Amino acid sequence: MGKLSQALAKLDKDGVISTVKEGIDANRDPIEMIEEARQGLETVGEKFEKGNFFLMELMRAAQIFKEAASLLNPVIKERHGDAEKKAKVVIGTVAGDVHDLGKGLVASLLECAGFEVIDLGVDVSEQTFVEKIKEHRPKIVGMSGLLTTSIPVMKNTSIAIENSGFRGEAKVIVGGGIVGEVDSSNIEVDFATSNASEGMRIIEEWVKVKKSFLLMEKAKHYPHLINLKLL
Ligand code: B12
Repeated sequence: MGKLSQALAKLDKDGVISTVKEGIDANRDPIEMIEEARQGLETVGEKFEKGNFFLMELMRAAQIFKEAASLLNPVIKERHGDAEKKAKVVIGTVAGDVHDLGKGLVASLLECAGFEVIDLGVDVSEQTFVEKIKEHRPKIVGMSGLLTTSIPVMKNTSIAIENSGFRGEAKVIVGGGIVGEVDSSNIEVDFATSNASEGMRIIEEWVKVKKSFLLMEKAKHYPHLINLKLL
């Protein structure tokens, strides 16, 4: 375990903040530091599961992680920012679940990569997902959740999106803790992961494929524009 994850696992806020600041000064990759802090949170979760930590400690750990992320987010924007606007993403933590650190991280990474992110917050009902998808017509829908009970909620939300008729326009990706271990086809989504970087790679691929498909469609109708190099 690295210094950062160890400090977080001990709920040593000063240790976490100073290690993050040292890392920033030493030009360490901010995403790698967030990942290390996440590993520290995993240890906190294990301690909670064994009864060595209580809810208070879980909340304290989340608070320390948030402070570390608030120092790292601007650095991520600065180093990984990309001005080109790509597509809309509607993202939220599903109904009954309030875990939002991972969702927040994915939302910032998406913004840095040029996506327009509509963050619905936590404990988001099926109906709200459907309403917001109708309103914003995103290319990507992201659902986050860390509880075992969130898995069937994700499936139901995905079915509600399908029934609303908007599933054809948007790919659905889910993530968060154990959710990444689920077979995506069992919960009627396009992809499941517990790794933000992997999720980003898949989303980027989807958007690229969609763009080239649209270009091919345009090319069918306006072949002369290809000769003029306007497509
Ligand atoms: C911090 C924490 C809390 C905080 C959350 C604060 C907050 N603002 O989010 C608080 C104290 C509120 C909390 C409450 C509870 N928690 Co809690 N919590 C955790 C803990 C320690 C860390 C979670 C975390 O934020 N990790 C850091 C982030 C960055 O990681 P992440 O969410 O996995 O996200 C990464 C990826 O998964 C991915 N990702 C996440 N979302 C998405 C979405 C998309 C689209 C994509 C592509 C990727 C992606 O990207 C991120 C970076 O790679 C975990 C332990 C663990 N092992 O995860 C327990 C844990 C999740 N909690 C647990 C439990 C039981 C609870 C409570 C029920 C406790 C209680 N008795 O009240 C409540 C539930 C409240 C509710 N209704 O939601 C259990 C869940 C067990 C289970 N399988 O159901 C865990 C696993 C602890 C344990 N081992 O027992 N918790």
